[in-house]
Formats: sequence, C-alpha cells, structure tokens
Amino acid sequence: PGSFSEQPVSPPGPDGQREGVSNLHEETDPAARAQWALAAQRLARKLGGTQRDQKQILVHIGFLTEESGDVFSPRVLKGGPLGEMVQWADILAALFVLGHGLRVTVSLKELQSNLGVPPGRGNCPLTVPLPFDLIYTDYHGLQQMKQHMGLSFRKYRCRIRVIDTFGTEPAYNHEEYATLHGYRTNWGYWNLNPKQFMTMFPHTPDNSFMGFVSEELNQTEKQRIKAGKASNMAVVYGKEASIWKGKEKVLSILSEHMEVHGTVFYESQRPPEVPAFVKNHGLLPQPEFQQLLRKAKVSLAEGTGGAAIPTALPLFIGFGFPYEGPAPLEAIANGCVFLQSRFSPPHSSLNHEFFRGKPTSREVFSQHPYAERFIGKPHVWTVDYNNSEEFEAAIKAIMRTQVSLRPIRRQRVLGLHQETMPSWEFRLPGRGRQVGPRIPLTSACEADIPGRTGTGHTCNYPEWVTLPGCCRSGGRFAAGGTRLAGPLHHHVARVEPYLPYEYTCEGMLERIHAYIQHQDFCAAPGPAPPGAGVPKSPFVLAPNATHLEWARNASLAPGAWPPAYSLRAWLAAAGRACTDACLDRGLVCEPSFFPFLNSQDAFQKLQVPCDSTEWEMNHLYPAFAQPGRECLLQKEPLLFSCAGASAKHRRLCPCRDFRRGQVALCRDCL
Ligand code: U2F
Repeated sequence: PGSFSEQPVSPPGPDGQREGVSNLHEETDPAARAQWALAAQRLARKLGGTQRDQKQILVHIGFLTEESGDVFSPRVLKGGPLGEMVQWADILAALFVLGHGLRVTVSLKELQSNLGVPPGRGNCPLTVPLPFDLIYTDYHGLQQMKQHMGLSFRKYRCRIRVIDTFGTEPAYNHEEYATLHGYRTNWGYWNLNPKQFMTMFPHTPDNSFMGFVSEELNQTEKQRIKAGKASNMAVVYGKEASIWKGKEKVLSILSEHMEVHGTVFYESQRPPEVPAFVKNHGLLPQPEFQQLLRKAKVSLAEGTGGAAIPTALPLFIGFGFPYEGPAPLEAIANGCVFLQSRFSPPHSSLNHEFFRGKPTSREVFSQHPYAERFIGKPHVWTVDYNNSEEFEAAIKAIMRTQVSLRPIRRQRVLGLHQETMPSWEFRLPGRGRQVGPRIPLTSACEADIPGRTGTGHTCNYPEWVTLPGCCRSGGRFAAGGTRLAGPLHHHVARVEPYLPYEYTCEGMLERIHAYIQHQDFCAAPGPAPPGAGVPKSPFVLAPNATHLEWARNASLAPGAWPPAYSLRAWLAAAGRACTDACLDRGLVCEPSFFPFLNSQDAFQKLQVPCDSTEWEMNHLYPAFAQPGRECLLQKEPLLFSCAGASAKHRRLCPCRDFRRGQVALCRDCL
C-alpha cells in the first residue's frame, strides 16, 4: 500500500503461477513505460502520504472470450473497432501502475478457475468466497459471471465494474421500470448502481467515466512539430472503406485544397474503393499512424512573399463514423485540427442503426461530441457536411489562422525605416489574451491590414486584425528589407498540440485511484426510503435566490464521496436534462446527491409552488410538472438519473464543481 508498481504485481493463480500483466511489462515500448512512470511519480507527489489500499482485482475481458462469439478480434486487424482494445490496454496499465494485485482472464475456463468454481460445475449454486475485491469486466463477462457464479453473483455483484463504451442510463438499468416503460434492450437490465458502468467518454455522470490514455507529446516533440515543414495534406478518419461511401463531394472539395491521405484497410489483391487522388496507406500500426498525423498539414504560407514559414495547420477529417473513438484525441494531441460533421437531427438509439439496442437515449449531435463540447475551437470544428458551402468555408477558415492580432496601442510611425511595432496582443480562441512578439516593420501604413484607417505615417488599426490579412501581398511588414519572419507565425499561427488532462496517463491514474479508494457500492447505506425524506434539510436558498446550496452548519455524512458540500441545485428549464442544466452553469450533474434533494423541503426552499406532491418511479424525478403544479418525488433510488428530459417537467438537478481537466472528480475529491 502507498507505493506504485515498478515491477509486475500479479498474485499467484490457483496453480501457483503468475500470469496476466507481467507480460505487458516486458512488451511495452520504452517511451510508453516512461510516460506511465512519470505520471505515477507526479500522482504520488500530489497524493503525498495518503494511505492507499492495495486491492486484489480480476480483469475479465468478456468480448475476447470464444464463448461470447468472439465479436471483435476477427475484425480488429481489418479496420474494425480498436477503441475498446485501446481502453482495456490502458485500464490494465493503470491498475498495474497503481500497484494493485491483478489477474487477467480472457476465457471462460480461466474465469471459472479464478472464481473458485469447482471444475465441471458450470452453474454452481453455492456461495463461494470471492478472492477479489474488485472485478472489471464488460457486458459479455457480466453474463458469463451470472451464469457461473451461482448465488455468489448476487452477493458480490456490488464489486463488479462494467466497462461499457457508450454507457447505460438508469432507466435501462432498472428491470421493472425498463420492462414497463419500453427501455428493455438486448444488453439486459442488471439493477446495478449506475455508477458501476464505466464509459469511454464522460457521456452521462450517471455512469463513471473511465476513459483511456492518448499519446502525450513532450516539449521537445511539440517544438519539433511546430517547426515542421509545411506540406498540404489532410488525413481522413476511417479505417473501413464503407465509411468513405457517399462522401465523394466532400472529398472532391477537400482535394481542391490539399492532398488527401487515408488509412483504409484492404486485402493485398483488392485496393479499397476510394477515389484515385487519395493516398491510401492501408491500416497502419499505431506508431506509424501517429507519425502520419504529425505530418498532416494544411498550408497557410500563401502570400507571405515566399518566406519559408512553417505556418501549416494539420487536418484530421471525420466522415461521421466511427462514433466517439480515440483517434480524434490522438490527432489533436499531435497538433491536428479535427474537422467533423454535425448531425441534424442528432443520432440516437431511436433513429440510428448503430445505436439501436444500446441502453441509452443519448442524442449524439456530432461524430465526436466530447471533442465538440469539451475541446472545441481552434482544435475542433463541427460543420454540416451536407452544406458544401459551409464545409468549404470551414476548410478555408482552418487554412487561414484562427489567431487574431491587435496592436496594444496606437502606433505613430515616424519615418519610412522606422523600426519596431512595440508589441502586439493576440487572442487564441479558447486561450484568451496573450502578448505577441515584437514585430519589425517599415511603415505601419504600408502594412496591408484590412480595416486600417489613417494616412501618412499615423495609422489607426482596427481593433482586431486577422493574421493572414496582415501578411498578404508579400509581407508588407518589412523593416530595412527584413521580411516578417518566422517568430510571429511560430508563435501564433499553429494550433498547439492539446490533450485534455483526463486523457493523459496522470489523469487516468488519478481518476482510477479515486474510484478505487472511494467508490463502495457494497457498503453504501442506500438513500432514504420514500416518505422519510432527509431528516433535516441540509440546504439553504443561495443569496441570489436562483438555486440551493449546502448550508454551512449542515452535518456531513462521514466518508461520503463526493463530499456533499459541493452540491448546488437548480430547477432546470422544461425539456432540459440535468446533464445539460448543470453543464450550462459550468458544473456537472452528480447523481449521488439526488437523495438530498428528493424531498418536499427542497421544493419549498426553492420556492416552487407545489399544489400537490407525489412519490413515483420515474427516472425524471424529482421534478416539477407545470400544468397541475405537481411536485414529483422519486420512489426508486436506482432510478435517480442525470440523463433524461421531457417537455412537461422541470427537473430538480444536483450539480457539483469539478477539477480542471478532470470532469469525473470534484475539487475536493482526491
Ligand atoms: C471507435 O472505435 P475505432 O477503433 O473505430 O476508433 P478509432 O478512433 O478509429 O481508433 C482506434 C485506434 O486505432 C488506431 C488509432 C486509435 O488508437 O491510433 N489506428 C491505428 O492503429 N492504425 C490506423 O491506421 C488507424 C487507427 C470507438 F472507440 C469504439 O468504442 C466504437 O465501438 C467504434 C464505433 O463507433 O468507434
């Protein structure tokens, strides 16, 4: 306890042999190992002397077992989904680095032997002591465990964590409710605590966000990328030829501006059906794919008087599928701009084949909603691909810089060879104001700045100047023959490689560490039963009377996690889900706080005019129904849900703060 792994720590199996992740240690490439090791050191420093429990953990990857029908492995080398593999690899690495005891199983036989199910007793009716504190598995594995653990399954299911890419909303998880209200799916309803489902992206906070790790560049690599030479190319996101079908128009627009590259899988004799102008590399091994991303560039150097200025912006372009994969994060981390399609109407399990049968009603408004919502411009552009003009305008806008410049003060230029513009400030969208480098110039009035006014040697600059504009016509910013050279462009014209903290090794370690130490679904006392309410309301109305906050003198349940004092509660607008209502306020919905709000008292404190109060099973409750002025409270704790909205209801939403770059954890959650 308390130390991170330098060496493999898998405990001996029943046969006395060590197996599982020990191989991982030997096979990982040195750079990746160094990255994990550094992250572990940083986290250890951050946690100081905090005592950590070492857990015995079983990782059973159900989708890799033969018995599950081997759904993925035949396709992974042919352009099929690799995202799940990326995530499992990172989960194993993180658990290992955190120093826990690991067993890894990928067959039913191994699973049975590790669970202590006697040989030949497929469906064991006995309660067998479980030698693991935690089990990470997926839906396939969950089914296998239910079949083979007998009575132990019921007893120990609170120790299970289900890796579930797209998430399971509470309405689909609750057996009776799902059956009665049409939320049944092929994946079943398991009546688990919804936080036991762990997702690839932070879809709904009803589930735990597990995530994965993306390539992280060090400073030297970032510099190298920034200084790289321009070449016009974009890489298309899509390993399977089917993804490219029907995209001819978009591709032809793209090809007018840049060289188009792809990594589409093909069998040796049969090249894939992609346009001839596409340079297809075939499905690449991951390191080579990353190298390609680093080379991808869109030229910005036009009109700079031929100066060799590395102003190119790399482009990674999505065609609408695959949904929500790791590759866009890798591209952005390598300094690319990700251009993706907006979906209107949004895709969901109600209207789209891919999502049909998945236990979620989430509406997906673009190919990669996380990239759109949590990263955004200048790294991510989301446009309507059916609108050719909008698409082309986006390409052109990306090819120009997204950086704006303005002189900090008015400049009086005294003579033709007057030297320097004192300094500039510029604004990187999303990064705010920054001070730019000194710019040598001959005469500011010579500068071809759109919007410039003034004559002679005194110029009033428009408030904001866009960089490519001021660099047009052969670089008018020239002093004594010196053309405007690299530094300005170096500093401002490139979109910096960017990786959200939660997708770094350290971010993932921090998150899994917090889950392992704090989430306990076995001991959770369970929220107050209907009617009992919360004994004494822990809330007060905030001074501006818009929401509730934790009363300073309210007592805290010992060990409650996240700590409830970070709670803020709003009555959302009709038709708004709590997920969105909280994000609108720069906060995140926290389902474990619902029990505190599920009382008449909360409505009263918020000054909601309830003519009547009902307790019912409904995943939208607590809520206020405007017609009838009814206050509706939740009867079934498993149905507390951040997801879900209806035009009839104003939902009562518990929100909390979160750590910068780590939406899964509240500020005091470590
Ligand atoms: C997602 O799965 P995908 O495998 O389609 O996700 P991608 O974003 O394409 O990338 C997965 C990995 O493939 C790598 C790349 C990523 O780490 O570096 N790769 C590669 O090694 N060689 C190449 O030539 C191209 C990419 C998602 F993750 C799944 O959960 C979904 O099931 C699936 C369907 O929506 O999409």
